[in-house]
Amino acid sequence: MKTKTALLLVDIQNDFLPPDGSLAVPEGRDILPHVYRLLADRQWDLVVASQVRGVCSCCADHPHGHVSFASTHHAEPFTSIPVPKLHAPGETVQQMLWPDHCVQGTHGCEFEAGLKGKLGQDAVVIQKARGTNVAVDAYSAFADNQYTFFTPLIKTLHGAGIETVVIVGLATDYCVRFTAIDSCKFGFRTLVVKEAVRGVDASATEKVLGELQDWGCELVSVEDVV
Ligand code: VGL
Repeated sequence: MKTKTALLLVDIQNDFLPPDGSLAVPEGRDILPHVYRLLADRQWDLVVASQVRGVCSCCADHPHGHVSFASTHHAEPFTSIPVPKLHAPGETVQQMLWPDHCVQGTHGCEFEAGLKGKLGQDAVVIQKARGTNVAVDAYSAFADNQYTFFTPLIKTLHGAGIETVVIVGLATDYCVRFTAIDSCKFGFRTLVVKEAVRGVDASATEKVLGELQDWGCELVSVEDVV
């Protein structure tokens, strides 16, 4: 019997896409034809799209900026600083600082237009943990970076009887990486589609993909899974 398989689309949102995204992943748009093909050419048991939805550092509706926004700390994006560890007074964790991105209610937060049109009615959207707590970043679609909060993704996958998760999206070295590792840890057979991921730091891609294999992920091509 074929195992039940989910396609997991990680953060394919306007802010991660060139040319206008505030945190555009180089060559991020190159994944789109592959993603569209995966959606069109196979009947998936489940399609899940994760979405970063951050709170705003400059908007009156939200009193505090997100801990991952450089603007919150009046610091330079793409630098890293220690920030308080949750539930551990006096302890810190390193946080990479990003340009403001995927602020809720903005165009940058929305799924890429072509993808939006191709997501069927049954697709499940998983809001990343980021939207619920300004004090912690959330790369994995399963949980925040300090594992204090889990999204409904694990319940959604188990509820649908999924055993295999096929991962595509952005970015290889952050949200794809954390999501794929968590998927392995939770015991899913985890396939990462090479043509359908791109990294913030393209020079790190080979190393990250090797690390994912060490965790038990399989690297596959679109052809292998359609
Ligand atoms: C991501 C950096 C910051 C990602 C999200 O989706 O990979 N990267 N926030």
